[in-house]
Formats: sequence, C-alpha cells, structure tokens
Amino acid sequence: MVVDLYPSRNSTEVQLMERKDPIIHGSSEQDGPLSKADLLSYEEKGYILFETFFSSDDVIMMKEELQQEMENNKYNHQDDVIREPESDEIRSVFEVHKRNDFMKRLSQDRRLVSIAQQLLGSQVYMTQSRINFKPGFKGKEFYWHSDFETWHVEDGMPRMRAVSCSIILTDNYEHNGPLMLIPGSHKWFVSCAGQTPKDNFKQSLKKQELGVPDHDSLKWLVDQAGGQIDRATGPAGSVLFFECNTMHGSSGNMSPFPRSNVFFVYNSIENKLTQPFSGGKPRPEFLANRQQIKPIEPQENDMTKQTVQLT
Ligand code: 6CS
Ligand code: FE
Repeated sequence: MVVDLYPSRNSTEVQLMERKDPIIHGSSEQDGPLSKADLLSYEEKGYILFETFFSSDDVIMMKEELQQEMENNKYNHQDDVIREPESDEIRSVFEVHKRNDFMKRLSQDRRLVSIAQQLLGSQVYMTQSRINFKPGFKGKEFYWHSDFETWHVEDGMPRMRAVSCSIILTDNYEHNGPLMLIPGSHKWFVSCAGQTPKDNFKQSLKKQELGVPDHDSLKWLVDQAGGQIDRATGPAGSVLFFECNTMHGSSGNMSPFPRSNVFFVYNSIENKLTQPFSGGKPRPEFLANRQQIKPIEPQENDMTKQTVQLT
C-alpha cells in the first residue's frame, strides 16, 4: 500500500503542510556544475536563473526549431497540441523531446542534465516536455499552481524529486507574461480542495481551475516571501531551473511579442510515477512518461556552446 504523503483534492478543506522531502537530494558542489552558492540559492528560493546560458548561435537554432514546431503543428488537433481557450492559437505542444530531434539532443545536453542530476541526487529521466508558445496578444495566463500537486494527484509522482528546466526561446520581458515564482514557496505543500474530474487535462492545460491554491494560502506564501513575487525575465538563451513544488504562474500576454519557452521536466530515476493518487486513470503518455523510463546519458552537444561559465 503506497502511503499518500501529499493528499490533495480529496476534501472540501484546504491545508498548508510542510514539505516532507529534501530540496537538494544529497548532493554537494562536487557532484555537478552548481557551486555551493548556487545550491544554497536554489534551496532557499526554489529556483535558479542563468541569463544567457546559451550562445547567440544556439539561440538562432532554437528559434528556427521553435518556428518549425509552430508550423508543423498548425493544423494538428491531436490531444498533445493544446490551443488557447479563446482562440485557435497554439498554447502548448507536448513531447517535443520525442517529435523533434534538435529538442531531443538539447534535452540530453550535458550542461542541463548534469545540473538536474546534481539537484536530484541521482540519474534522471524525462517525465514531461513541452513548448509553451504564449503568442503575442492571444497567449492567456497560466494561473498559480504547483506542478507537483498535479503530477502527484493526476500522475502518481510519489515524492518531490523532480525539476523543470525552462529554456527561454523568445526574450521574456516584464510585459509579455514572464513566468512568476513565489520564492521559498516550495517548502510548503498546498493541499487543494475539490475533486479531479475524468480527463481533467483536456480542460486544465487550457485553463487550470482545479488543484490551484486558494487566495488565503497564496497570500500566506507571499507573506512568507516577505511580499516578494519574482519574475524569470531574461533574453532568449537564458535557462531557469525550478523545483517541482515551487508555486508559479504567468499572466496573459498583451504585448505584440511572443513569450515562448521550452520545458524539460527531469524526474529522479528513484521517483518513477506510480498510480495517480486521485484514484483516477493515468493521464496520457504525452503528459506523463511511463513507457520509456530510462536514465538520460548526458551528451556533449557541439551544437550549443555554453557562454555562462558556472562557478
Ligand atoms: O498538468 C501538467 O502537467 C502541466 N500543467 C501546468 C500548468 N504546468 C505543468 C505541466 O505542464
Ligand atoms: Fe506549471
């Protein structure tokens, strides 16, 4: 019998509970490229941002692939291509590490995988990947949420031992809906009220309304952060690593400039998905990798030359 350490969406009550998992899983600066200062910052804030991590040459290639994915899926109305709630604009394309060879190689890049391994203290595999396009004028918000709350309840992710790596593909400004994070929020788990309807993903990926924290819990988390809400702004080629339980979201994009990022979600090989804690049926493979779980062998990618020398 698997014990549910993070019960959520199983009552009408909201509950704020302390995190039961370490944030950095048994690693030190000897175990990867992150310095002690980087590790401490990630432990404290629940994320770390590297501006201009990749070179301008790499960014040119990433932008070409981004355009390609937009083109390739223009008329694709399958479940793994999510469209905006109020238009036919593409909101997200999932499983980019399978459908696009460049993205597959990028997801296995040694500079990204070694950071994920260091943070998770183990070998890692890809549990989910996606491009969020957030087009100009029509890209709608992603309301506040903890990814882990969804991945635990709807995908059966047992422990908080996963990290999202978001590569900024088009400059993320203050005004085009950058990802916002509540620093330190990863230290508490917000157990949400409500239930999980069948095939919830068909609605939640367009506009998440379940498994989202109530206003009092959000206010409490922001108060714990000293009233701070951070924004992951930076030029294309910047890289954000954020812990699976860090409370985050992003506003709609009213600017003419798209805010497109690719997300690679690395899960510890020790934290494979089990049965959804909601008791419902597992979500589709494009959202939650169950069939191809093997540790990623970090690759030297000559296609991307890193400009940020990690200390
Ligand atoms: O349900 C999910 O897996 C997705 N939902 C959000 C809002 N963020 C994480 C993930 O892409
Ligand atoms: Fe998310």
